Amino acid sequence: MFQDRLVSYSGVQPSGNLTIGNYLGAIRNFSLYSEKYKCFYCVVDEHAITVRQNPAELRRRTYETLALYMACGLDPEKNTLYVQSHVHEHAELAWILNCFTGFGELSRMTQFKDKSQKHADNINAGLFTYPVLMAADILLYQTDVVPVGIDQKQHVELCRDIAERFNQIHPDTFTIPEPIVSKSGMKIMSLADPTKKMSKSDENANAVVYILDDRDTIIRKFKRAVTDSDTSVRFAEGKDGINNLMTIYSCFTGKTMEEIEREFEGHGYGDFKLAVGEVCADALAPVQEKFHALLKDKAALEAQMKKGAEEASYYARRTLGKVQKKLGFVKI
Ligand code: ATP
Ligand code: LTN
Repeated sequence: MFQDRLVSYSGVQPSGNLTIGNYLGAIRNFSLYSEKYKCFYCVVDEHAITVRQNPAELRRRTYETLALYMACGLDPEKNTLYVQSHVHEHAELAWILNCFTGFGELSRMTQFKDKSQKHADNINAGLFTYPVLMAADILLYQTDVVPVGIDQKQHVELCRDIAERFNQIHPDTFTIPEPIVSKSGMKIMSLADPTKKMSKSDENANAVVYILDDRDTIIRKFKRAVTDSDTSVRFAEGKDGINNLMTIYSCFTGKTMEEIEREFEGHGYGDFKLAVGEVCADALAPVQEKFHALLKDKAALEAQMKKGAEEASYYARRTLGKVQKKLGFVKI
């Protein structure tokens, strides 16, 4: 809580082109909090370097992620939008929290296990302590709620454990945050392998629908989506591909699974896939238009970054100062 408002905090890595998984599971929900909460949404470039990044691409994607936040409806006058590396308190608090985190706790994180398998040639310490930096992001702003996709819930729970441990030793330091996972867009699956999460770092571009894909590409990707040998559009166990397409359709139209089943009764998968592609393309068109307009004015984006960093620093400085004092660091 800051002043009299609850705080919402979340972040997205500029580590690839954003997908409809990022959009439906996270970014689209961020703006739901803008009226009621004090909101901080961060482009987490320091997290992105836990896997190797091409510097020019990282730079470009940092601008793009900020522009996408705004194109998805986050008004920079109502939300603090900023870049993680512009606020040095994140890295400083992360170091302190490292000293309050167990090796065993970090070893149990499923994202660490997945990513170290995927990047076996570069299992660096940053990949291991990634959730501690994420805890620092959240705790610096005395956050109450963290809207994320289900894959990040475990990290927010670890953040709560770290905060509770710290508070036990040094009472009244951190607010304990709550993860908020939106039910509908909780986990959008890959179009090529619907048992796997749709991920921006997937090597198969056909498995993933990007927010910036053009209409024809979106429709083609949905047409090719892997389904089963049944023919009726039904939400049922074992029908992962169709369940995923129905979830996506439901997220974009607001219709329930029963309504979708009724709408497509007597229609084959072909008709349904086309309909999913069309609602997705229709919903993304205004986002894309806004994004391209914003990206044309780099100076305005930089001014935005600066304003966001100044706002965020004010809050981050207060919390870090409080933590340092409690720990016994000498202030000069
Ligand atoms: P990477 O492939 O680089 O690991 P990612 O696609 O998982 O990235 P992140 O930047 O780690 O994306 O996630 C940003 C936000 O989007 C997080 O809150 C995450 O939970 C959410 N998210 C990512 N993928 C999905 C998905 N397929 N379904 C729902 N939410 C998702
Ligand atoms: N780890 C998250 C990104 C992230 C984040 C955060 C999310 C970094 N810091 C703080 C919520 C709150 C991810 O990979 N999606």
